[in-house]
Amino acid sequence: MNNERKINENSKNEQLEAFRVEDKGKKLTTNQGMKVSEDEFSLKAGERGPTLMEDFHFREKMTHFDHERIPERVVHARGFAAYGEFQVYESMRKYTKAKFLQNPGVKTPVFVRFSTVVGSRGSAETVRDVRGFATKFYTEEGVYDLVANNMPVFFIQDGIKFPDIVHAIKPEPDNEMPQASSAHDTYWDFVANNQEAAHMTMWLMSDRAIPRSFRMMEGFGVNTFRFVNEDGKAYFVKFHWKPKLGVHSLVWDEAQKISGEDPDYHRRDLWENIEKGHFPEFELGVQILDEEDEFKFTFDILDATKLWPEEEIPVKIIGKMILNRNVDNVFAETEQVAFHPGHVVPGIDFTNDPLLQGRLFSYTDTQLIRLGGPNFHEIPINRSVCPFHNNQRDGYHRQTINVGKVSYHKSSLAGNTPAPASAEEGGYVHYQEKVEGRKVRERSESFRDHFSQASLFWNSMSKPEKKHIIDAYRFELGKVKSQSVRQQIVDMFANVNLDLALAIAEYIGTKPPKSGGTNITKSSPALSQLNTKYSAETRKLAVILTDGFNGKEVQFVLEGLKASGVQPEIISETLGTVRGTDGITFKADHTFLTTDSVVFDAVYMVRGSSKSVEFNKEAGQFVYEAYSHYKPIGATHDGKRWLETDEMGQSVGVILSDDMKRFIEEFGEAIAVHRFWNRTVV
Ligand code: HDE
Repeated sequence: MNNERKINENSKNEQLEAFRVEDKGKKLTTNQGMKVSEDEFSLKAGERGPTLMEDFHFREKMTHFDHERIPERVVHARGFAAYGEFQVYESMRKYTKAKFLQNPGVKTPVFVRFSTVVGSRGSAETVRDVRGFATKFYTEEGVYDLVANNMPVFFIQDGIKFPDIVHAIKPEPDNEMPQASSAHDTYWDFVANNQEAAHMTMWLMSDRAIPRSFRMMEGFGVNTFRFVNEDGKAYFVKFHWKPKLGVHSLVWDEAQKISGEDPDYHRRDLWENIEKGHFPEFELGVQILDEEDEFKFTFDILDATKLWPEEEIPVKIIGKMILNRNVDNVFAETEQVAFHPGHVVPGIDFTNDPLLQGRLFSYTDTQLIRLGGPNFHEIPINRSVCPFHNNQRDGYHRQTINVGKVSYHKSSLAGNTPAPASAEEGGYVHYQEKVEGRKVRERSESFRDHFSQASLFWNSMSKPEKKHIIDAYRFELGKVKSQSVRQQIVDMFANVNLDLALAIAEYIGTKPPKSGGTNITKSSPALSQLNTKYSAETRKLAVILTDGFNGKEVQFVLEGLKASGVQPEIISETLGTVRGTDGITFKADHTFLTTDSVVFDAVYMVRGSSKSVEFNKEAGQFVYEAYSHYKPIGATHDGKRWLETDEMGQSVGVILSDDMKRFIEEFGEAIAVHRFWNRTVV
C-alpha cells in the first residue's frame, strides 16, 4: 500500500527524544533562557531588608512552583506506567481490518498505565480495590486505547450511575474517611440499593482485589466492542490480557501491612523488574461472537455486569505485549497520559452497551479539566506517531503552528484539504448497525438478573478462595456502622449463596437471611486464579544469614535458585559485608530494620554463628510471619533450628533438607507454588 506509514517498536521513543531535556551539567537559567548568577538568596534592600518586587527570578521560580499541581484523576488517581511493544501472532484479517492486528512482523509501541481506582494520588497501593490496566497502542492508523480493568465486570449497567457509585465508594464527604477503601457505610448502602453491583462486589471481595503484582493480573476490556473486517462484516468482541506469570495475590493481613511498610509496593515491583530486565509479558486474548449469536445466551452480551464464560466462548490468544522501558519522568508521562475508550482505529467499533456509551462521553470531558484545555493530544505522551491534520485550532497550550489561511472545510483555497479519506484510503467508517426504538429511560428486561453470574463466580472458587471472600465480607461489613445496611447486605447475598450469607451474618451480628438460596450450580474453572500459571520467575527470596555461615553451600543454593528466576536478597545484622567460614562473602541488602517479611515471597533460613538474642528473635518473627502468610520456607543445616515449632517444620511448603541438590529442586518448586493454602496457621 502506498500510503502505509512505517511504524516500528522504536517510533514512540524516537518521537519523545525531541522533548527530552538533560539539565545536568548545564548553567542555571530563567525560563527565558537568561543565565542567573545566584539562586539561594532573593533580591533584598539590604542584607536584612525586605525582598524587592523587581526580583523576577524569585517571582518566576515561586510562581512556577505555586502552579505545579494539576487535579488528580477523579478515579484511578494513583497509577504507574511503562513502555513496551505489542505484536500479533497471526493476522486477524478475518475479523478486523485494524492494521496493527494484521502482520506478525510488525511491533507496535505501547504505553501501559496500571492504577488503583478509589484512592487518591498518594494512597497506598496494596489496598482492596479494582486495578486499572490501560494500554495505548501507537499504531500507524492513529492511537488506539484499550482501557481495561483487572476484573471482567463492573458495578453498574448504565453510565449515568457512574457518579453515584464513585461517590459511594470514595471517602465519605463529611470527614473524608476512609481512604482507598470500600469498607464503609456508603459503599455497602449503594450495593444494597443497586443490586446490579452484586457480581462485581464478589470480585471485589475476592483475591483479585489484592494482586501480588501488576505483572500478575489479568486485564479485561469489560465492555463489549466490535471487530469489523475489510468486507464490513462485524463480530462482537471482548478483550483480555493474560499475564505470563499467572494470576497471584497477597493475603489480606499482608496487604494491609505492606500499605505501611511500602505504600509504593506495586510500582516498585514493576520498576525494579523492568530495570533488571525481567520484562513483564501479557498475551492479548479475544472472545469473538458472531452477530447472529447475540441472543443465544442466558445473559445479555451488552450488560457490563456479566462476563462471557470462557468455557462457552473461548478466549483466542492473538498476540503478546512486553513491557521493557520505564518512564523518564512520572509527571510528564504517567500523569499526563490521557486514555479514552473512544480512541479507536478502523476495524474496532462500539456496541450499544450503555456503560460503554457513557464512557465515550466521560473521558475527553475529564481531560479538559485535568489537563487544562483541548490540546492535550499534543502533550508528547499523547501524540500519535502518525501525523494528524484537521481544522481544529487554538486553545490553551497549543503547540503546533498550523500555517496557511484555511482552517475550515470545505474550501477552494486549500482544494478541500485536509480531505476526508474513504474507507479504502483508511478513513474510519462507523459500522452501520440498524437501530430503532422509542426514546425511553429504562432498564432492558434482559438486564434484570443480578445474581446468576455472582453465583457462578462463587461456585467457581476453590476452597481457600471462598474462605478469603467470606473473610473479606466480614472485614468490610464489620466496618459498616449501620445495622440496617449490614442486614440488607446479608439478605441480598443470600441470593448469591446461602452459605456465604450465613457465614457473613454469623460474624457481623445480623439475623440470618429471611429467604434465599439459588439453583445455579454451574461453575467456570477459568475464574479461579488457582487454575492459572505458576512460576518461580522473579519471586523475591529473603535469605537470612549472619557471619559464619557455610559459604559454599549458600552460594550453591542461591545459584541454583537463580537459575529458575528467583531473586534472592540478603538480610543480616548490619549492612555491609557478611562473611562465611570459608572466606565467601555477600553484601547484605537489608537488616530487620529496613525490611519486612511481607515484602518477600519466600524465606531461606541460613543462620551463621551470631549469638545475638535480638537478631535471633527477629529472625524467628520474620519467618513465622512468612509462614502465617502461607509462604514457602526453606532451611538447611543450622537454619532449621530457627523454625520455631515442630509443627511449622513439618508443614506443607516448608522444605528442610541437607541434600543440597534436592533442596534446590524442592524449594524451587515450592517458590513457584507461591502459597500453601492448606497449611494450618494458628
Ligand atoms: Fe473509567 N474513567 N469509567 N472505567 N477508567 C476514568 O478518565 C468512566 C470504567 C478505567 O490510567 C476517568 O482519564 C465512566 C470501566 C481506567 O489514566 C473517567 C465509566 C473500566 C481508567 C472515567 C467508567 C474503566 C479510567 C478518570 C462508566 C474498565 C484509568 C480519569 C460509564 C474497562 C486510565 C480519566 C488511566 C479512568 C470514566 C467505567 C477503566 C472519569 C463514566 C468499565 C483503567 O473519565
